[in-house]
Amino acid sequence: MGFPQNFLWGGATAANQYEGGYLAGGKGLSTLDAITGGSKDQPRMITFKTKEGEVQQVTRESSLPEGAVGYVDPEQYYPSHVATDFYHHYKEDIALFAEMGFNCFRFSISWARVCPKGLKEINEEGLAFYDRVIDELLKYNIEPVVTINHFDIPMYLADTYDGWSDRNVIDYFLFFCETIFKRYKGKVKYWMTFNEINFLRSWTQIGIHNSTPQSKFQAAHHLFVASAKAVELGHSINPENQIGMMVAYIPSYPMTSKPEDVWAAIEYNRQQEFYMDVQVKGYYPEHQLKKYEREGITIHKEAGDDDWIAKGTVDFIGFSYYMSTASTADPENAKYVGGNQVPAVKNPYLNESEWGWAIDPLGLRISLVQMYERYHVPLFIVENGFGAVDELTVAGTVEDDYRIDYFAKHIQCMKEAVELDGVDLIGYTPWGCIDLVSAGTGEMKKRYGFIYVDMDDQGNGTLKRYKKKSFDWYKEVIRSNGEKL
Ligand code: P53
Repeated sequence: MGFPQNFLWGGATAANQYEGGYLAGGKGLSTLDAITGGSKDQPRMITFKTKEGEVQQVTRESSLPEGAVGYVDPEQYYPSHVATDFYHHYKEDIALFAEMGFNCFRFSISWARVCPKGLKEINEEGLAFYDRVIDELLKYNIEPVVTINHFDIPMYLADTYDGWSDRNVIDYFLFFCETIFKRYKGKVKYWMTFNEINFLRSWTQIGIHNSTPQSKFQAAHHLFVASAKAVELGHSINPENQIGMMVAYIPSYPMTSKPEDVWAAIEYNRQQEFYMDVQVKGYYPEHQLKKYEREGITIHKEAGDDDWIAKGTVDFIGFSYYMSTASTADPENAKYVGGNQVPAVKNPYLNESEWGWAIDPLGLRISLVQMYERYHVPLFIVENGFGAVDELTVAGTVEDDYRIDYFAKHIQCMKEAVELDGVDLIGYTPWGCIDLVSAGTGEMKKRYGFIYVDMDDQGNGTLKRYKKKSFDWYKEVIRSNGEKL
């Protein structure tokens, strides 16, 4: 009963939201280094220089003019540049993770730190940083779980190649993969290729200037081929490697039993299932091909691409789960929540976080069951958590009972999926186990951690770490292997 003995308990982070050191040790610029902070109501902006040399901004989902290049404007504040400075605090932070009892830790390797331009040139100092991190983790018997690419691309590849719209980027990515697979052979076993591959934010995430369904889905095809080849390569370098995909899973329920609402939910859910179908089953689902046909989207494939996709299927599904949503055939009568990040239809049966994310613990069991029964591969919850405003007390802690409540209910549902539904779940890494920059809004104010970091939305703070109330609570959850919630 309960969770398996070797269950992986830990926490999750990403380079661009946590490391800082954006130019330290020879790191190149990443697209996300040119994106400003924002808020619930105000979107993060990309800063760039036009061909004519003019500095301009657009929202993250927009297109950039042809020939525009990413630009770090000294007048603007960019939260990734310091973030919460794992770069200089890794020893202290990993010691805290070990104190909580983590037996795994998820982080991403910054492509631009290892290959500053994204080309086939290695920055040894960048690798040396990850050597130190990985060795520090192994010192405490913490299993590293690596996201190879989390939401960004070296800026040079975006500027010069138009990112993933260019097939050559596949090869550059594989060079990066080969470098880290070889370097960390025998040290890192769990990998994921692309974080939340189903989001595809144009310039920041995949480096493309022109944001259209045609350009995005062509880039997605290149990501699929790259991921499949990376899986093959990773297995050939070390057959023990477990290489997963990573998807943002936001299940949608029909708003009513009206068949049209059920249909709307099916269509919504396809937006995430499509990516899993390709990466887990190894082929494009028919409905997606029909959609391309209807919408006049033509995917340029090379001979062998379909075989690669069929061969390079993943070993497990890593996914983020924060919320569910609802689907309706009458959108004009629906209420929307979720602000500028992932607008969602309000489900009248659920409450939301301050950022409009619907709190739905049972939705996690529903997700686990839906995915397991559809794909029958091991599942790994690599993100889950509650973004909230935390107040540091004079005693130097945070009384975050709301977070404990969120986690207790979600872990209970995940336990039921394992115990009662027989889902093969291998691990759980709550998001932002230590406070870091929000991906959606660029804020520090939206905190997820068990550990508070003194840093604000303008970049002021001592970066000192404090244990929240949830720190000791999670420690006890891990110690009891999920029995004491
Ligand atoms: P933030 C939106 C919806 C679901 C997952 O998100 C998301 C997002 C963010 O745009 O992203 C994942 O920081 C992502 C992390 C991110 C985390 O969820 O917007 O993999 O990088 O920080 C939480 O609250």
